Amino acid sequence: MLIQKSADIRPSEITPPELYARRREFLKTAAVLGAAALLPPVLHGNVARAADDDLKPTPYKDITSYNNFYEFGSSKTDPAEYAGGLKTKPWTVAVEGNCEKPGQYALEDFLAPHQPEERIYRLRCVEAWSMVVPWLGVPMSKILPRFQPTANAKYVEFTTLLDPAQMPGQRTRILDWPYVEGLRMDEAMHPLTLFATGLYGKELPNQNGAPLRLVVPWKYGFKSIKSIVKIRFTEEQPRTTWNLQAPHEYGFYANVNPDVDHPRWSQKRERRIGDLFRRDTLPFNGYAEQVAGLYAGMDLRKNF
Ligand SMILES: Nc1nc2c(c(=O)[nH]1)N[C@H]1C(S)=C(S)[C@@H](COP(=O)(O)O)O[C@H]1N2
Ligand SMILES: [Mo]
Repeated sequence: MLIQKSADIRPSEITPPELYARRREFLKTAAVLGAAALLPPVLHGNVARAADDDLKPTPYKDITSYNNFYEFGSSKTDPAEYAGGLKTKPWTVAVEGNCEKPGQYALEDFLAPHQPEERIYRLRCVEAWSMVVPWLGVPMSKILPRFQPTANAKYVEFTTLLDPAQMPGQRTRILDWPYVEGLRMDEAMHPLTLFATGLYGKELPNQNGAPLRLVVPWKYGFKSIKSIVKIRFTEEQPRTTWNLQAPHEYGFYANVNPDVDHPRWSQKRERRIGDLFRRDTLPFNGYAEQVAGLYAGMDLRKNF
């Protein structure tokens, strides 16, 4: 798959593929030697710095076996176990609402002519764990304009596939199906926001939301809706699954905010999958510099 770089993002958010490959090579070698922890940093310079960095990708195995995808069950291992059979080809995305070019788009056409880029982002679940994921995706800002949203398009609503025959979780009432999410138009058009189609340089595994999912790295993971079959431009704020489920616990904005506790637990810290110790949660999940301006003048305790 072709990977291209984007200029509209801080260089530190992107690990060059060469370095990334070298680092994996290094880690493999180190693992063979059993000596990773013993090598003084000076011996491996840049590679060690990248490996120690806050954006060190979480191992592929963890990203693809510790999932939330309630359509396949509510335990972390259910999606990897039960999502394999989901038929993701062919895939059609319906475009509806306040736009000049609504219609049914084959996935390839929906994404065309853009090639996915690699973006290494933190993903922070509302359950206070986090990962670093090397996504492949296309910025939503490159895709949405083609549908010519009208002046009334203030929000975008996203809907997951509804198919209880393929998604055993949908045969239960654990959530109100289909899963729906939404963004304000300016959030959707922000250069960090992606339609993701892959991770670790490969196609998206089903448990991670194949063939098309949202990635919005400064918000809690539940905003990043999986296996999208419909987008709709709306004038009103869309309803969202977790807000409907528990309105006091999950708001529409869901910006990662260490100062606003979940009613049942603190959001001050998080456990990075694979780490021994918890670390501080950063405002906007570490993307404040890029996105805080979207919320200027808003009370983020009220708009949680
Ligand atoms: N359709 C759908 N999308 C979903 C979910 C879900 O249950 N169904 N879970 C959300 C939650 S809570 C999280 S933390 C992320 C997890 O993404 P990952 O499994 O790729 O890490 O997906 C989000 N997208
Ligand atoms: Mo989550």
